Amino acid sequence: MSKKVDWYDEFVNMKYKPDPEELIALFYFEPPKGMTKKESAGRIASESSTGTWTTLSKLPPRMKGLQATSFEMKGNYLKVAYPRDLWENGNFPQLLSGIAGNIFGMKGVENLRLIDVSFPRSYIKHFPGPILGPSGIRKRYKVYKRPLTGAVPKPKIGFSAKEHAEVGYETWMGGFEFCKDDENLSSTKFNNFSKRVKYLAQYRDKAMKETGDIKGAYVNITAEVEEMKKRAKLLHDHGFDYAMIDVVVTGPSALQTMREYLGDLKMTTHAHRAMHASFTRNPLHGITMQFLAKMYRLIGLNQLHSGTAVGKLVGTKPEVLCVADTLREKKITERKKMLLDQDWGSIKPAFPVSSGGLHPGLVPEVCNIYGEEFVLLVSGGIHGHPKGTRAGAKATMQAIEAWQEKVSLKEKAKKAPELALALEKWGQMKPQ
Ligand code: CAP
Ligand code: MG
Repeated sequence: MSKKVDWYDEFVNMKYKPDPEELIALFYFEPPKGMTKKESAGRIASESSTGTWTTLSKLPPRMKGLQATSFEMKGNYLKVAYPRDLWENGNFPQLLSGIAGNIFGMKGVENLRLIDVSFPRSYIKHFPGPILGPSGIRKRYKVYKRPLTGAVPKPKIGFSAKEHAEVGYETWMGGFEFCKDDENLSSTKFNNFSKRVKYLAQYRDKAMKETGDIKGAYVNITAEVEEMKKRAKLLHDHGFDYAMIDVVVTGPSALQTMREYLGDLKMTTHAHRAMHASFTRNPLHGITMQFLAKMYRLIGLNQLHSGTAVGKLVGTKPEVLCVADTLREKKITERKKMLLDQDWGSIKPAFPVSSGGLHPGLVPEVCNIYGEEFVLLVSGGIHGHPKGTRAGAKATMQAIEAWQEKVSLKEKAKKAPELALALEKWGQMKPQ
């Protein structure tokens, strides 16, 4: 049978010049054995836009204008241009079904990784972006020129509501702004959500009165959407201005709904990214964390976990910076094989959040990576302090001061006993 039955080659044109209104996606790809890169590139553009495996009997005239085009290939890196009309305004799930849908399962690729997408203004203007942004949070909490700080009570789950809030109180009294729930804590028999909110509010007010500082919490509302709304309302009624959501497991659709609902309450979101590594960590296949960060900033969270490069979880320094810059910058210029150009227009920035295996001995290294504009979460690294949580938080604050004063931790520790004890226990170890 010699008759050609497919039309994939109509989706490849290495001379094509994309229209500024088109969405441009950058992929890493590997064709399967026996298939050329061009044939594989045609399948990627086709299956993520208007194509299918066979030529068709009926093609309305508008079809040509909706086809995606693989237009640039450098090694295993491919750029695909997508006509703007393919994409519904404000509907991120639909975008994912297109550019991150069937193509990952095609036999026409051995491996495929969605690295980044550059969106035209006409697409991003249909998304709200963060409600406050870093400047709004800093103004609320009166914290400037240093990262905001927080900690999760550890063990991450198992405390009663009251015990959880008591650890939060110790964290606040040690100088941290936030007490954070962990990703797998929702409302359990031993730690009911409403009770946790009530106790956290009581201890927050006590800590605020005793310190004169503003204290907050990232309380995890992750659940079915209607239940998340109820929990957000309870937080609001107890004077909390954040809700924490595990955004990967709840999905972009739920986050769009909650952004709307929380925005009406003048509240914002701390986004935990649990489960991301199931598809972000493989360098050959899946979706990058920087693309997720772009999605979540557009939808409108206030802050997102972005890695440490030196802690216990994967993520190199260049990857961490790609995520951090995607969240913070107004304009991004192309970073070879990692980021595409992106003008964020009037979409507010968001805070990157560095967390995972951190302790006072690693604080200067993390601050050198992020600068001051981020949220620093040190959890095991304060509760494991020889003198307990409050001393651990103090030691972390002393390590931040050392970084700000440009003095070594060793030097600082001479007049900072809590830091000295932390360095005695952990030094500058990097947990695995
Ligand atoms: C950190 C943490 C966070 C991780 C998430 C944990 O605790 O609470 O969930 O940081 O990873 O459960 O491990 P420790 P990421 O400070 O005690 O390690 O920030 O990379 O999303
Ligand atoms: Mg955790």
